Amino acid sequence: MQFAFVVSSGLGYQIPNLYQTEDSFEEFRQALKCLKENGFDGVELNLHFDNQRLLARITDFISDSGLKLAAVGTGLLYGRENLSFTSPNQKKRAKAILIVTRLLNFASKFKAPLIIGSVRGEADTNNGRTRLRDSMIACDSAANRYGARIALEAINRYETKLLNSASEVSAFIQNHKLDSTGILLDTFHMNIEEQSIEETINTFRSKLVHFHIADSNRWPPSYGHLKLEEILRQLANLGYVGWVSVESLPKPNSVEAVKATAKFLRSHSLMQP
Ligand SMILES: [Mn+2]
Repeated sequence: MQFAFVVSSGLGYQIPNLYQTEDSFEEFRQALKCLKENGFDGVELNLHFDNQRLLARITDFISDSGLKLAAVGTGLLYGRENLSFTSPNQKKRAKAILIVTRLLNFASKFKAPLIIGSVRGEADTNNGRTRLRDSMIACDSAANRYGARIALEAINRYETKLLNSASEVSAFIQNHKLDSTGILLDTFHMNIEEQSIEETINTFRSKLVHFHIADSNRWPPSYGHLKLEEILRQLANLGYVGWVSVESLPKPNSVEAVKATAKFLRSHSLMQP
């Protein structure tokens, strides 16, 4: 099991103007340094563009940091650009699929999964479900071409009406024969949607391609009431050797969130001292 931390303009280590100003690149460098110094193996990014010059620059920053790229998130395509797989606007749907496809190619070079979370959109209508299906079939076949993997996340009902539970995500993958797509489980969402986090992990372990942790209140581990150490031990005991990414709110602030998580992981012997 390897540990990563999300660096984004939203959740995780927060850099509000990330990739938009020169100053933000210096903040990005500091964030990566902070993760490395605190014992993390990798970084998870949230990208909402396919600008090759920017992607090359980001690649250089990561390789200089000594960290690995754990995963590429795509939620900002919706959150910031209002592009989604279920948008009623055909051009916006096509643009979402195009950028995700190019990011799949990018992620595949690092053997990092590409996350499909809130870029799905929110609308649970017949049209919305059809559009989601068609978009996911297109992305899955692109992933197949690139040898990339897609991690389709179960997201709680207050953020989207589409694919809230692990069993819904699993059935969706199976029904549409998405061979390059697996499941992303997130402790914050599971705590809201699942009857039992432990049973959910047991049931879907074989389809799991990525894992997010945050405490019950979406603060970093140890600030809420989830038994995250038990959840992580269960994952390890089941032979999960993929990434565990911290996707918490930047509370009390970004640096403290990183330090508190490292302290928590070390106190349970989940991270090397
Ligand atoms: Mn998540």
